[in-house]
Amino acid sequence: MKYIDLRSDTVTKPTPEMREAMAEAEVGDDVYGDDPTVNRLEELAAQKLGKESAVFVPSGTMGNLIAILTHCQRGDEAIVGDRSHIYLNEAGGMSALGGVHPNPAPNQKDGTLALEDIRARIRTVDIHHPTTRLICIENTQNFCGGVALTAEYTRQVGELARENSLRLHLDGARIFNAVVAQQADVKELTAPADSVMFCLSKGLAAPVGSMLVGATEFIARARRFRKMLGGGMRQAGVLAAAGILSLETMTLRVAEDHYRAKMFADGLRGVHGIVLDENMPQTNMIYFNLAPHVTLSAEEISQRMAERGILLSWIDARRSRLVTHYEVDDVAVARAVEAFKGILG
Ligand code: TLP
Repeated sequence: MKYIDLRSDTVTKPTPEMREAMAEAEVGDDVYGDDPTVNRLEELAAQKLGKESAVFVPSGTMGNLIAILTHCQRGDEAIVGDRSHIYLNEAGGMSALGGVHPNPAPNQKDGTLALEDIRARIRTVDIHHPTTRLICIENTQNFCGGVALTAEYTRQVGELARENSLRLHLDGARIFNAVVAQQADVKELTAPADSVMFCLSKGLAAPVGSMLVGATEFIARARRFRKMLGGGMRQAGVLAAAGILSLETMTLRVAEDHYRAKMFADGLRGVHGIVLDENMPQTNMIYFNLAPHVTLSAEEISQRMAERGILLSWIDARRSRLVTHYEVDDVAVARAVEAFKGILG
């Protein structure tokens, strides 16, 4: 059976053009800095995001961890969202591997951390306290519904960070979804951050890889942590070749995923039992809850959908997520809506 896979945009396979570019990629040993294709990708990423330098890393999780390790010392503290990917879904890497203490602030519905909540978490100088070093924000904010943070909000957090001699890291796994949703300039969304991680392997369809971008000196130190974590990848040009196409040809295409997510949500509004989040979707994610009368759990709904050839993620007993991407077309959306109707009536 050919599945319609709505679990995530991470499931996207490389496009035929990517496979061709991968087959033909000129490669070298990237740990020696010798891979011309990786070097080209890193230059392109830095230039596109308006930063001095970039490093290619195997995953978003490793990119975020490297950023935190590069900004912080053991015993330092990072202010993070209580619904951020870094805090919830990265296996506690910052504390397990970095000795960095997370201080969670509530994510608001719109994905932001309120400035006063950030301010309230900045430690005073006191031998009892960890040292606040870093603020992390996420754009788009996944677990708040794939919502986009504005350039103005990011600027305000950047200002707050600078006023308090803190660093700002942006988990921009899906930064181009935020760009497209707001018709914003990517450089405006990233300028206030000292470091930005973004993923090639989600809506941009590359098979593997993320980029960490920042100042030259920061990225030079980040390379050492990439090596320490085992992320030095040798002939990685095979992967970088796909990443170059992601940046050159796929960033604006995510608009289609947003359009389709809206169409999908409209269809789901007609399914009794599905309660969509307010003002959703903003980008390529649809989160919904099951109405109280539904006796099936979200996991059971996923199982029944899978029997009909449709895969989705369940978040907890009553909550699910659907993600659109370039392998999901109008027919797939219509089929998925029909399948939900078949199960929930
Ligand atoms: N997110 C995955 C799951 O882990 C939830 C997904 O399917 O959405 N930052 C953000 C905001 C992310 O959503 C993700 C992946 C990452 C970082 C980590 O990227 P990878 O999976 O490449 O380590």
